[in-house]
Amino acid sequence: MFRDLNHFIDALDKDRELARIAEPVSPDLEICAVTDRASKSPGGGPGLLFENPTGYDMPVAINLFGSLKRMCMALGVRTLDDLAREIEELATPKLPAGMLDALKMLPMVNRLRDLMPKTVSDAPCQEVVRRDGTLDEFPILKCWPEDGGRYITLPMVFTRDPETRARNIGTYRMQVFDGRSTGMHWQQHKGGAQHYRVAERLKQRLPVAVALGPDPALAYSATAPMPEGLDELMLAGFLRRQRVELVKCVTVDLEVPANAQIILEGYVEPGERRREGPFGDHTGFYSHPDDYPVFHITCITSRKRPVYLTTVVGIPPMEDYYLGMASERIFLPLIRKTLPEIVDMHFPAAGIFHNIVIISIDKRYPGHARKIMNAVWGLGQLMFSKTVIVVDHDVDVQNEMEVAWIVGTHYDPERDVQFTRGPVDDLEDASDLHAYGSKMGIDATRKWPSEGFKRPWPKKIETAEGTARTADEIWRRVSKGWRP
Ligand SMILES: Cc1cc2nc3c(=O)[nH]c(=O)nc-3n(C[C@H](O)[C@H](O)[C@H](O)COP(=O)(O)O)c2cc1C
Ligand SMILES: [Mn+2]
Repeated sequence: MFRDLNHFIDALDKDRELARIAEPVSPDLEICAVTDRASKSPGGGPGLLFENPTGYDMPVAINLFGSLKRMCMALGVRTLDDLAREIEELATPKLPAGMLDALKMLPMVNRLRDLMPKTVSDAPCQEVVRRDGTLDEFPILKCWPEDGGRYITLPMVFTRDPETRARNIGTYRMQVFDGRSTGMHWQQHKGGAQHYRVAERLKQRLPVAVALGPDPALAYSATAPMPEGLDELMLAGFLRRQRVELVKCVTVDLEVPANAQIILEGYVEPGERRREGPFGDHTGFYSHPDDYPVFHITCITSRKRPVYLTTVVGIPPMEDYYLGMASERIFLPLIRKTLPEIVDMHFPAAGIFHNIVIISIDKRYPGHARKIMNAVWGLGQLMFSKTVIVVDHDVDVQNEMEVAWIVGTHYDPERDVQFTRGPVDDLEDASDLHAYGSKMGIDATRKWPSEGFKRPWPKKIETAEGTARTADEIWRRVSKGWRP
């Protein structure tokens, strides 16, 4: 696993997955515009290291997660499905049948140990400690022309529930207000916002620590939709195959990853809000300005020569699509623990995660597709799913063409569309009310007589088995040398 971000950058360099840009490029709009072009090129483009951001003596690393291959590298696996299998194994403990069986389980026991973070006293992220440090020294991006300012876009925000002390980590953007304060854009449905809710009820200041540029598996874990109350560091430890090393902050009662590049220590005050936004968001549109808590900095610690890790969001696909793809694969085996009839699920890039969710199921009883829709609308961040499409097990949900074809042929709009209302994503622009709106489910499974469908279901066209073998051979010869 990668010791730290520098180690990951070296590995990307060796694998020719990184483009180094030596010429000066400005953090003001230019870096974002170049990154956008990389993201829109085949496969998501290379990771980018801007070695000389104009006006700063600190490199900017961006788009490091922005391809399937690099996302796999970040998590130390060959394919995301390999990872899903490991999680499936961990989540399905089997009682050993004998001594030999028990021994075979030792590697899994080791991986369970990795879930527990440990505290160290000597940390690279505290090589330099500045109680009077300001954000002015960091090449923080202004991404899009109408953005309200500069934003820290890939922070790992650490808080603890003031009552239970449970830790939460989330990636919430932070708009720079001045050298010592930023916005704290945790949306109301998120873990950080819940801790703040408790702090406000108790009329207490909430300590907050922000880690920038930890190792790649750690950075991913802050974006993962962990169920509330479950520590993201457990997931990180599992993914890294090594316990996460934490160090105590200098000025607040929180621990942060020792291997990070930069740490911002501080707090948010109960009752304090400030206008945040607009921001060119991952919806592909500017999100409206709104009032959010203010993060006040009490201390900045860092490495001697830190790299500034960041990202940009905008019209899909961009880097966040691949982070979301990792969550799609990692959380599928866990969702299947309560909904075993789910075969596969997919969030197409154009659906920006929550607008289109496609799920295939092993349909077992009448109305089963509707049960799945309702379950999805009640499950963690999947509650935001604006359109849920349910298909039979034999449809490849990863193949968007196939899904569009099956939906079109399998659904009777009036009969098979289900509407409901509930919480919608904070960034939802089409609902009449902010964060409250409607959702639609499409049952595109084959309809059964027991569901009231009395006509015969049509048979799918397929080549005859014997013909298929001959045709494959002939086509292999014919297609040789043919290039579209
Ligand atoms: C690049 C990026 C930026 C994000 N920005 C925000 C944000 O500003 N506010 C927010 O609430 N969620 C944001 N998210 C989504 C959260 O990180 C995500 O929902 C995460 O699961 C939240 O963790 P939590 O459940 O512990 O709150 C962002 C995700 C990514 C990948
Ligand atoms: Mn959480």
